[in-house]
Amino acid sequence: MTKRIFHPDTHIILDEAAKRVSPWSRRNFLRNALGLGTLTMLSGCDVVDGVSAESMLSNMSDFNDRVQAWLFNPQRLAREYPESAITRPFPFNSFYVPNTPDKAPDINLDEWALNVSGSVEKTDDWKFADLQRLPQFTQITRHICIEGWSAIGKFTGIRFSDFLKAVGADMSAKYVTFRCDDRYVTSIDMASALHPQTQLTLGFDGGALPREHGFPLKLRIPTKLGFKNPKHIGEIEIGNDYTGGYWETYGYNWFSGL
Ligand SMILES: Nc1nc2c(c(=O)[nH]1)N[C@H]1C(S)=C(S)[C@@H](COP(=O)(O)O)O[C@H]1N2
Ligand SMILES: [Mo]
Repeated sequence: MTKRIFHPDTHIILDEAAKRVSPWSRRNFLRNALGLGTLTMLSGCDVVDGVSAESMLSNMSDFNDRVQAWLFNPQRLAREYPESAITRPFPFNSFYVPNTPDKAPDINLDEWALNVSGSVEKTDDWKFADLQRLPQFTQITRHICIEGWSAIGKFTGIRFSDFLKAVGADMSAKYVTFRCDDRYVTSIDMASALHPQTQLTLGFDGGALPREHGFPLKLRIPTKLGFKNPKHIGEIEIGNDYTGGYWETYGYNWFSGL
């Protein structure tokens, strides 16, 4: 597996993000970002004080082994929450204009299939029922949007590493690209794709994924910002060529994660 060290861009991501939002929502953004965990909290301080995350780290008296192990471990976990912390209703967001749920693609499962392409042994299409037959797990995690809001939701689906195994993906490939049925695109690094909390999501809050939240299939990756969580996934491609993504083209940091 690709070894990922502490990503030097982490504080830049939040710094950039904070600059993009208005002063009012900037305050909200910072407050929400503080919930992410120690690393994000440090980055948040960086945004406020102009102190680099690195120098914060070296000066912190309680910077103990446990925190270090978490920071430098590519498998470090995003925080999980109890049922009581779930945000209802869960906010909606999209790249299209107007940014309203009724513009979300209306997908008929009978006509729907997931395409898999690139460096994989099996390029067969997946029907929704095929995906339901793979082992599922549920996790309650916080989704953080770069625009300054966050919400906690309960998501059920397939461990993405299990899916990659099932299609015989080349795990040494660099990128996984997601193409969506509303023409949204994003891509992630293989280490993040193999992270144990990265989920190919079929269910939400105990039921099916609602249309506006990505029916029938989304990626839930709690170690990355919201825009790296593609909804309405129609195609997954594995490969070594950098494919970027929609918001990435507009300057959002590609990695955007812990
Ligand atoms: N297909 C698709 N996926 C997408 C988007 C989108 O517009 N289309 N927006 C992204 C952004 S910026 C966010 S914050 C989340 C919003 O997901 P939600 O509507 O379930 O809250 O989806 C992400 N994935
Ligand atoms: Mo977002």
